[in-house]
Amino acid sequence: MSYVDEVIEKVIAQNPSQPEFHQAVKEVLESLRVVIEANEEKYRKDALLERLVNPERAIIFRVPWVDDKGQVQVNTGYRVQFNSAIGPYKGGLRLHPSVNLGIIKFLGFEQIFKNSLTGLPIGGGKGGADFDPKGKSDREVMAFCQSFMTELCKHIGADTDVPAGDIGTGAREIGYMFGQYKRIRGVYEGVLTGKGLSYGGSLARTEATGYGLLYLTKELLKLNGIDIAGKTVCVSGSGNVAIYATEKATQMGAKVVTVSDSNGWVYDPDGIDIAALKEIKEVKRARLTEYKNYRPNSEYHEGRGVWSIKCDIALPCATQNELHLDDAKALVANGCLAVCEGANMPTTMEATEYLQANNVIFAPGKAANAGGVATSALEMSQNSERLSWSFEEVDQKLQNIMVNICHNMVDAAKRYGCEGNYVAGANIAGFEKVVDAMTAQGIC
Ligand code: NDP
Ligand code: 2IT
Repeated sequence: MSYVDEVIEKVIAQNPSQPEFHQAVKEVLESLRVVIEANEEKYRKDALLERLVNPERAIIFRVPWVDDKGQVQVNTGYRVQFNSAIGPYKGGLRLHPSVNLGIIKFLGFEQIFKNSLTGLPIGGGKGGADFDPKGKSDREVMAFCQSFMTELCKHIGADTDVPAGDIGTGAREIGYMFGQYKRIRGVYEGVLTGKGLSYGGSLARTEATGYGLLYLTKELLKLNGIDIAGKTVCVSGSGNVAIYATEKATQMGAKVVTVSDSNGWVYDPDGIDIAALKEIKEVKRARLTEYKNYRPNSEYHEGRGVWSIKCDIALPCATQNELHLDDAKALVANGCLAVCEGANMPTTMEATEYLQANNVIFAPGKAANAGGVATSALEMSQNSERLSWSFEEVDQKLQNIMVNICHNMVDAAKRYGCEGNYVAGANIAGFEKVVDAMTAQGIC
């Protein structure tokens, strides 16, 4: 049996009930097959792949907190420190009821390659809890965040592990966690990114993932002879990534006609009203049912349905496995040119294969959404030198990083004879640097 198949089998056997982790490992290892087969003997002897798919450390902890009725609630917290070959662990904290060890491991595994692709010195990690911030008061969110950080602070630090936001963790949660870290550890350091501007945050970090997605999308389309201006775009999600993807796509002259949340979706044929979207989601923390109050011509539908709308470009920006084979078929039937992933692993494997087989340009999340973590690394640099850069300076660096990622991904695919397969290109380009660093550092 080939080394790749052997390791995939082991991962499935040794990590039962973690389907998302299996999926992420399969996608990466399958697409690295050409590279691994060329070095099979050496990699096997060094157990390179076994080391790559086993986190360096996984911490699981109890998070007790008191709700507004005086009832004690208990959640489970996680931090998976996956790989520190090229830098301190770096990756977000997801707060969502669906969080479990398998989800955090899939996200941490993806993060290794994504962080490598940025060209910046950051290793891979991810964390979170099965806590649902939705419907909670500010005091309840603060109680949870303080309890979560009371344990997490023992395992993180500006030079060891630097968490950030992800689903359910935004500026409010990062603020509460930063305050608790400082209080317990007694140090004022850049231990978290995505901080507020008054206490060490970076300008453009809020916008970075969505903007970065569009910088990469624009460049990739350009390489394929397509101009993004004038194109119709479907976005899913209406959180941090979706909002700023919508904003930048609109600034680039495209028209975004959909957004969604976990209850339903909006179709606005005149183009999404970004000010309204921000007010509903960032200020009121409300549902998309409200959008119609701002835009009477728009439609609100319960359930899923974004990918049934005719578009040139699809940007899934909500969560994993939200774009299925049927959706891919609908997109192809409607003449979609490109799918670029703002979320982590939003497209199922079958859907990805169908899109690629039908010549849809497909940019995987670990390349396309790397602008968020890249700007987090820029926040770390600013914290280290105790300076703040202007919005323009950070944004310019972000643009350069995304254009470089795009070219590295395109070139790596070409080098290994799979031109146009950007999944393979991104995985290969990310893998090369990590393997080089792991090999240089000996067996660890
Ligand atoms: P937010 O919490 O700000 O927004 C998430 C959005 O996705 C919301 O609209 C939410 O709807 C929707 N959503 C979440 N879970 C589900 C679900 N199970 N089914 C349907 N809709 C869902 O998160 P972000 O925008 O930060 O993250 C979105 C994606 O981007 C995630 O995959 C994340 O890992 C990835 N990402 C985020 C980065 C960042 O910097 N924030 C960086 C790189 C990737 P509702 O409000 O109803 O739950
Ligand atoms: O998935 C991701 O890359 C993030 N949630 C951002 C991580 C970070 O450290 O900024």
